Amino acid sequence: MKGVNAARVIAAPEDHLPEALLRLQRRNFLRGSVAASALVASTGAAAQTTSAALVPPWTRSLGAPVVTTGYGMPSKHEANVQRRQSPGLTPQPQASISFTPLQNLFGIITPSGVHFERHHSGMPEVDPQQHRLMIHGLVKRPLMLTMDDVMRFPSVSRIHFIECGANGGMEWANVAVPTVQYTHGMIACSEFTGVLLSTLLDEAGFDRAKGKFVLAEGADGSALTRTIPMEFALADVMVVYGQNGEMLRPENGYPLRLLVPGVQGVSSVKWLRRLEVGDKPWNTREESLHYIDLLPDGMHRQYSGVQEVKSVITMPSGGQRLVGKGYFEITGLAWSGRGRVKRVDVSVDGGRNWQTARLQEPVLTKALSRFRIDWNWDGAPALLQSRAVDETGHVQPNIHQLRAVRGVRSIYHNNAVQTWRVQPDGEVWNVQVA
Ligand SMILES: Nc1nc2c(c(=O)[nH]1)N[C@H]1C(S)=C(S)[C@@H](COP(=O)(O)O)O[C@H]1N2
Ligand SMILES: [Mo]
Repeated sequence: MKGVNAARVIAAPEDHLPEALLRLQRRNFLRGSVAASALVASTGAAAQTTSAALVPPWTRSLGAPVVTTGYGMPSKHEANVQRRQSPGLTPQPQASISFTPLQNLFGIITPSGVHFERHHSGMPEVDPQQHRLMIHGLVKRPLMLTMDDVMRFPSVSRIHFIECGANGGMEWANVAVPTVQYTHGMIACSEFTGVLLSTLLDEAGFDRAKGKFVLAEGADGSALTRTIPMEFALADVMVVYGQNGEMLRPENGYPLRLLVPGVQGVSSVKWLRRLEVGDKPWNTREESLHYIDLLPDGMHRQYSGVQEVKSVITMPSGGQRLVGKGYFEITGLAWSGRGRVKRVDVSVDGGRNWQTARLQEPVLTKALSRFRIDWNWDGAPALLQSRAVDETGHVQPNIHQLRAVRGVRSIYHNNAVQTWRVQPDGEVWNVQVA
């Protein structure tokens, strides 16, 4: 089925450009690719038989020496795999977001270099020698820990996603940003290493009767603070220093961050400097002005932290182009803040018919899961959708079901089914179906 003649997907124009420019860029891209495939056609079968005998230059010469110093980088041919900011979304670069290029990634782990970033007041340069973690409040033994102290505690490594509560926020108003990087790129999944928060709270001798909440504070200029309910704190929250086998990247909280698995990203406080045990929520700025959902009746929903079951097709996805009819593997990501993904169904006709996709093992709790399904494109317009179900039975809603309950004035917590329209010319567009 998947031979040399298998249809290809041409990458998305990588910048989030105004519509007119975007179309122009697509046209140019199209012309380039048509020329390339014409070349393949004219050289044809004869070229293919001789190509086996053709020895490329890199086989006929000595390669570069081993890299004995420095840090390895991706091939220069992969230079388009970049985090990107969405122009116009956040005018201040210090209070901004860079998005993960989901369309370029395989499997479930996000390379640290393209993990999305969300800073409220820029990225601080923290000196690990001077950094301290204070644990106080309703505790018997307040602690002031150095990084060395933190790293002496028993550690765990776990794979989890971090998703900003605002991921997909533009789709509430049907802004239709062009690529999956901008629709869903405020998510990443890493192997994190650190100490369970419960271990540190035990060490501090927290008040088990009165201690109902933990406040976490960051050492950046925003001094970002969030309230974590004690059930979460004792369940699986981690104080993290490792990410994908090495120390955290500066932009992801070096040298220490909180990780609240399954909960919106803002609770995973970076550059973590303070944990306070208390008996009620603090109602800080980041939990009263932001990260709240304005409902149709004018009420605000607050402390709605868990990221509900969600999925998206990453290939084919918005801005890419299918080169010709034939076989395609539809693949994407699914996740739930409540646990494991149980099933992902895929539709190619806008939700009329569904087929169950294959889930790549291991399917981990509160982590990204990769799904795949075979598709033979007949060249007709198609509407690609994925819909995930998690182990608690939650089903990913469509945008209309979500709007019926939540209205259109939300920014956060959009877990609706995403639709990609495949045009007869193979171009893929971000659309919402009636
Ligand atoms: N101290 C601090 N922690 C922070 C933030 C911040 O600006 N300052 N941003 C939060 C938000 S809104 C999100 S979505 C996640 C993003 O984590 P990342 O930048 O590692 O992707 O960090 C959270 N932790
Ligand atoms: Mo966020």
